[in-house]
Amino acid sequence: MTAPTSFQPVPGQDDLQQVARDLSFHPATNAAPKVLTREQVEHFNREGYILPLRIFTDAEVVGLRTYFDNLLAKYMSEGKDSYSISSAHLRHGRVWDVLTNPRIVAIVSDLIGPSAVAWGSHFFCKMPRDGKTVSWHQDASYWPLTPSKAVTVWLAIDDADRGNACMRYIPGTHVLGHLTYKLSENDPTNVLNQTVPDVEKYGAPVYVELKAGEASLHSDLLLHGSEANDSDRRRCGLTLRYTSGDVRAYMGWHDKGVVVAGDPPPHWGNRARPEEE
Ligand SMILES: O=C(O)CCC(=O)C(=O)O
Repeated sequence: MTAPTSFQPVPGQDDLQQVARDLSFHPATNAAPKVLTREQVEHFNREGYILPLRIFTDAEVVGLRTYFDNLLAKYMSEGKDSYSISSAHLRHGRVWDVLTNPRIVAIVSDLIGPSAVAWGSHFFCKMPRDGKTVSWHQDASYWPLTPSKAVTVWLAIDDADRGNACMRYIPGTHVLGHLTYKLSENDPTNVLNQTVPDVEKYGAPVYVELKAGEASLHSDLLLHGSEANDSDRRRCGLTLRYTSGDVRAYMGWHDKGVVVAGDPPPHWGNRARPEEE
């Protein structure tokens, strides 16, 4: 299960500082969205997210969950954990299919415009009582991309609710620019390694409760995270990342790209569907 990669999977702080990034919010300017309503586009611009969006039917998501169950079992049998299936579209045709799904691409294109590149796919699978949190962060802070125009579609593979540690957003924080964070490199309970402190001052969180097959969508600058899953139910979501074709990628990240709308930008790769399911 190896994917051809030339990119740096998790850029270090020093490397990121070498990239002059524009980390300011770029609102969607689409006055005639095709799939979203104008209210949803305005909500995204004002609050930094949209939810819920029904993507797959119950029957479709059962098929996807069975696929994921088998994939996870395979990774775990190799000693990997339930958060390790990342950049999965470069390796797994079935994930590439979800990333390039026309229903999702149409939604995303309403926000980021007619030129769209899909570049990320990562399962955030909280096993029952695994004790792992995702501390408050801004996605753009981790990524060597500029300007910050990326959106994430968080697709629920399992039902996600307050009981099994669904994601939380802090509305409106996407317009605050790049927020100061603390590094927590050696914290085994945190899935990621940046934590924005004292988030209460930015307002109350919204709980991203979704039924399996539904998705939420958030800006790469919106503060979000999730608590530990103290329940007996698994909580798996597939994060799908997209950006506008004019965005530049550094540290080889252009190599993860799949062009999903518009002419292929010369500075992005355009990965074909992998053969392995
Ligand atoms: O699934 C989670 O709990 C966190 C996901 C996340 O941080 C993201 O979508 O960027």
